[in-house]
Amino acid sequence: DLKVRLPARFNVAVPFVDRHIAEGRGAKVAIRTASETVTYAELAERVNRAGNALLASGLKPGDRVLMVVKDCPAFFYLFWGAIKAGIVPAPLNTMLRAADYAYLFEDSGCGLVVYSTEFAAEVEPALTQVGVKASTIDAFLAELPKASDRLEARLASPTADCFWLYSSGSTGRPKGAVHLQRDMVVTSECYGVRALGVREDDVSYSAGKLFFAYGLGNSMTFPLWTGSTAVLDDRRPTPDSTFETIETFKPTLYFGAPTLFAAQLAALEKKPRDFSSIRACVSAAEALPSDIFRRWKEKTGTVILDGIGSTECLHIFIGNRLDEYKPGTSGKPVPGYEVKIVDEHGKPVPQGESGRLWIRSESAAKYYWNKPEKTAETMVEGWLNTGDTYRQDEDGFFIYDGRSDDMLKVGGIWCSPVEVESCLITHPAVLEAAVVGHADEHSLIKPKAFVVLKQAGVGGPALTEELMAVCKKTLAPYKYPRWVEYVPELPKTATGKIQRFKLRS
Ligand code: 3UK
Repeated sequence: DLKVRLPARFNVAVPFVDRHIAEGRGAKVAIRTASETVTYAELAERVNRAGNALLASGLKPGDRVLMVVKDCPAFFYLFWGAIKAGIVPAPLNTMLRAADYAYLFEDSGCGLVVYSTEFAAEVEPALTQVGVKASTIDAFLAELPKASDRLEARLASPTADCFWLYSSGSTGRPKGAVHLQRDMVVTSECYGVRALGVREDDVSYSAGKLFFAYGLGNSMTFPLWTGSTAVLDDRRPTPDSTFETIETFKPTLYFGAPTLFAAQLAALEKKPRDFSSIRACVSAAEALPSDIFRRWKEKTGTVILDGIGSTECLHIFIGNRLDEYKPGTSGKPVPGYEVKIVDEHGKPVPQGESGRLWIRSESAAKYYWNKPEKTAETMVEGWLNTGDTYRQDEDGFFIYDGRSDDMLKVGGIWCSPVEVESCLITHPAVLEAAVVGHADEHSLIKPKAFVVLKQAGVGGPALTEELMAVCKKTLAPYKYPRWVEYVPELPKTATGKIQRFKLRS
C-alpha cells in the first residue's frame, strides 16, 4: 500500500520539526549557511518563538502571512512557526516587481507581510499602495528573544488548509494554490524517500530557491523529514556561486535546473571542479535535454535525474531514479502517484501516442484561492490537469512533448507570453506583439517576440535594444525577449486571437 497514513488530527510541524528532539537528534545540524549553523534543537525552539511572535502580532489561526524571504534559516522559523500556530504561510517569488506584489498582497487578504530587506525596493512601494501590515526579517528576528519558547501545536485534519504557493497562468493573475497539512508528508515520503532515496546522512543543496515548490522540498521538507542537513545559499545561483557552495559544504545531493546545468557545463570547460561529495543530481522545472545529461556525466561523473513536478502537485510526480533512468525522458511515475495521458475528450490514448497529462495524488492543492473557475478547469474529480503534453515510450518512460497552452518555462520559471506582449506594446513604436518560445543553443526555451510596428521599416538593432530594455525594467528580468523579429502582421483567428502556434513553427 503506497498511501501515506496520518492521524485524524495532527499538526505537520510536529513530524517535521519537533519529532527530531524526541528522537534524540537535537544536537544534529539541520541547516548550514556561509555564516551560521542551526541544530535541530535550535530550530525547534526558534520555530516556537516565531509562532508566538506571529500570534503576538495579532495574527489569528487561518490568517495568511506572506513571505518575501531569501534562502536563510529565518525562512524555516517563519514557515513552521506559522504552521504550528495554525497560521497559513505563503512564500512568494522574490524576483517579482512592485505591481506583482501589490496584486498578491491584495488577493491573499493577508494579515502580515515579512520580507528580506534585499527586496525592499519592490516590496515597500507595494506595501504603501495596499496598506498591509509588514515587518522586515531583521525586525521579526529581533522579536524572537521576547517570545516564549513553548508553543502548543494547533491540531487540524490532514486535509485542512496549511500553506499556499502562487503559480502563474497564461492569462490573468497568479493563482494561490492552497496546500493541505498532509501534502509535505506525501511529497517527502513518495518522492524524497521512495523515489530519490534521501536518507539521514544526506546533505542537500538546491540551486532552486525555497519559495519554489521545488526548492521547498529539496532544501527544507526532504531534509527535515529524514533528519538530514540542508545547505542554504542566499545568492543568485551562478556557476561560480554553486560550485563554490558545493566545494565548501560537500553536499551529497544537488538540485538544479536545465538552464543552470548548461551554464555550469560551460564554466566546467574552463575550470574543473570537485564533485566528489555528490551521489546524485536532480533536475526539474523544464525538460533536461539528453545532451546536457551526457556531458554532465562525462565531466562530473554524476547522473542528473530529471523529474517533472508542479506547484499544484507540490513536488516531482514523474521522475528518473538512480536504479532506473533514461536520459531525454522525465522517468516513470513516482510511487503513490496515479498518472494518465488522455485525448481532448478525456479518453486514454494508445501507448506511444501523445496526449494531455493528468495526475491524481494526495499532495495536490485542494483549490486556487478566490478562483473558482480556474479551480474547476484544473482540478476535476480528484485529478489535476498539468497542462503538459506527454507520451510514454515502449519501456514505460514518459517523454515531454511540450505544453498544451502557450505558457513558457524560462530558466525553469513561468513566463506568460501575454505579459511580455503587454509590456512590448507600451513602447510607442509598437502596434502589436506576439511572444512564443524559441530554442537557444542548448535546446532550452527562451522568449522570442514577433513585433508589428506602427511605422514599417523603423525596426532594427537599436529598437530591439530598446524593447529588451523596457521588458527588463518592467518585468521580472528573466522574461525579456532574447530575439525580436519585425513582421508586417500577426497570424490571427477569425475572432482576432493570435495564433502563437503558427509563429512557433
Ligand atoms: C514544467 C517540466 C518538462 C511542466 C516544479 C519540481 O516546475 C515546477 O513547478 P511549476 O509550477 O511548473 C510546472 C510545469 O513546469 N516542468 C517541470 N518540470 C519539468 N517539463 N520536464 C520537467 N522535468 O510544464 C509543469 O507542468 O513552476 C518542479 C518540483 C516542484 C515543482 N513545483
